[in-house]
Amino acid sequence: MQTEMFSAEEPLPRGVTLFRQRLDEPAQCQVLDAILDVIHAAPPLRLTMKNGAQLINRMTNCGALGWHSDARGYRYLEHHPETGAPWPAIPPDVMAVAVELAARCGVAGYAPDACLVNLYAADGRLSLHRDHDECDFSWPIVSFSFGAEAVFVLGGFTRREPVREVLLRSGDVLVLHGPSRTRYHGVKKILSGTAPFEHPAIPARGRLNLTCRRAR
Ligand code: MD6
Ligand code: FE
Repeated sequence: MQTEMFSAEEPLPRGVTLFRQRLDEPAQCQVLDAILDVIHAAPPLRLTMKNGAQLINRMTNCGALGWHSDARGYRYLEHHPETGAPWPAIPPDVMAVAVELAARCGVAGYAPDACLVNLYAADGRLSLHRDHDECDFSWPIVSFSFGAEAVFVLGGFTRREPVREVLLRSGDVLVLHGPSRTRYHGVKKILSGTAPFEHPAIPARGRLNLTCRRAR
C-alpha cells in the first residue's frame, strides 16, 4: 500500500473537511459521559461479516437506526440485535455539532438518524471501506475522534488507488461530504498512549469514534 503523510500545507481533497480540535476537553468529556450511557443501554458487540470473519473493534449505535453486520450482510436495524431495545438517542451536543459542521460544509437541513460508536482497543484498526449502506449520499458523514490518536487513511474511489494518511486526534471532527462522501478510508493504527486524558467510555489505551450519518 502506497502511503504519504499530509503535510500541514497540503490541502485535503474537496469534500474532506477536518475541523481540528473542534471540541475542547470539557466538551469531549460531556459527549463521552453521554456515550457512556449509550454503551450501558446498548452493549457494544463484536460483529461478524458475511464471510464469517469477526470485526476487531466493538461497536454500538445511537439514533433511530443502528448499523449492523452478520452472516446476512450489512444493514441498519431499529433495535439492538441482542437486547431488542430501540437504540438510545443521539446525544444532543453530538447532534448539534454534526448539524453545525454539515452546514459549514454547505449542507443545510442535516438530520442524522444513525450514529455508529466504534471502540478501538490499543491494537484496534478498521480496514479500508466505503460507507455506502445509506440511501442518499448527498448527506455527509460527520466523524468525531476521542482518546488516542489514529492514523486515518484516505483513499480514492477504488481499492487500488493510493491512500494518504491523516492523523486524527481527540477532539477533531472530520466530515466526508459531496464529491468525497464515498471515498475509501480506514484506520491503519491507533497510537496508543497519546490520549490527552482517560475516560471510562474509551477503551484503555484506545480510541472512541462516532460517525453520524443519515441512513434513510
Ligand atoms: C474512525 N471512521 O475514524 C472510522 N467513515 O474510527 C470512519 O469509518 C468514517 O471517519 C465515514 C466518514 C468519516 C469517517
Ligand atoms: Fe467509514
